[in-house]
Amino acid sequence: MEHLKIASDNYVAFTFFIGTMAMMAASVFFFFELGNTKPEWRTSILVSGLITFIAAVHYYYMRDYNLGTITPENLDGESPIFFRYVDWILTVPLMCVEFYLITKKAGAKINLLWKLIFASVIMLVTGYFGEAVYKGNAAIWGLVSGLAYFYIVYEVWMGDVAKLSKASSPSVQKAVNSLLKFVVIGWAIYPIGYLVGTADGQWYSFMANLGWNMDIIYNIGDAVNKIGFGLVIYSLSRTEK
Ligand SMILES: *C/C=C(C)/C=C/C=C(C)/C=C/C1=C(C)CCCC1(C)C
Repeated sequence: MEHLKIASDNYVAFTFFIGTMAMMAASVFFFFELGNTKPEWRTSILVSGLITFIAAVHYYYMRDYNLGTITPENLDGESPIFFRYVDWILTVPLMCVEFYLITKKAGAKINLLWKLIFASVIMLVTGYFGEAVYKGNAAIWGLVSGLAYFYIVYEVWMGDVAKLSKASSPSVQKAVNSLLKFVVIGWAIYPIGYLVGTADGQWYSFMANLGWNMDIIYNIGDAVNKIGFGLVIYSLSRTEK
């Protein structure tokens, strides 16, 4: 247990550590701001805080798990794949809830929420299959996951969310537009991590030779997307009357 210390050149462990800190700080911020928030936006801010809080607890654990698996042969430690996906399966549907909540005034129906949650569960379960269960077929599972991802992009860009956004106030439109950027650009970080992490023996095996690390990519993605999403909602709650 002596080695549970982060070496200064261990970027994997470092991003787990800084991720834990960032998610904790963001949660404190969102929860404490609840009292300063107009009642109609409180649920949205609460959900922002829940997303970062759930991530903080998972990061605390994943940081520990990763450090505990470092050996002289494997200085990066192991990937906490299972808890990574447990985190995502809780937090990504909550991000879908944010879309529903902010378009509700314009008439969003519960059916929209279920469509988004269903697509996100398909995206994550198939991703988990490719990453952890049927690794030999990672390319196929990744493709199925990608299709579910594109469906979410479609709904936000051109589908129901986009239509509801057009019928919303300018500040909600602006927020949906920012969230769309997170979904298109920020969420696209994850498939890159997946390709790096599952490259062995696949047609994209060159991804394993780039010297990139899947966990660092996922950790960056999580910090950008979970905290970024929350801040978009936060700024919406400050501009909208
Ligand atoms: C807070 C966590 C978030 C926003 C996680 C998002 C995860 C994804 C958008 C993952 C997508 C994947 C694909 C599109 C294909 C390969 C497998 C995944 C699950 C990494």
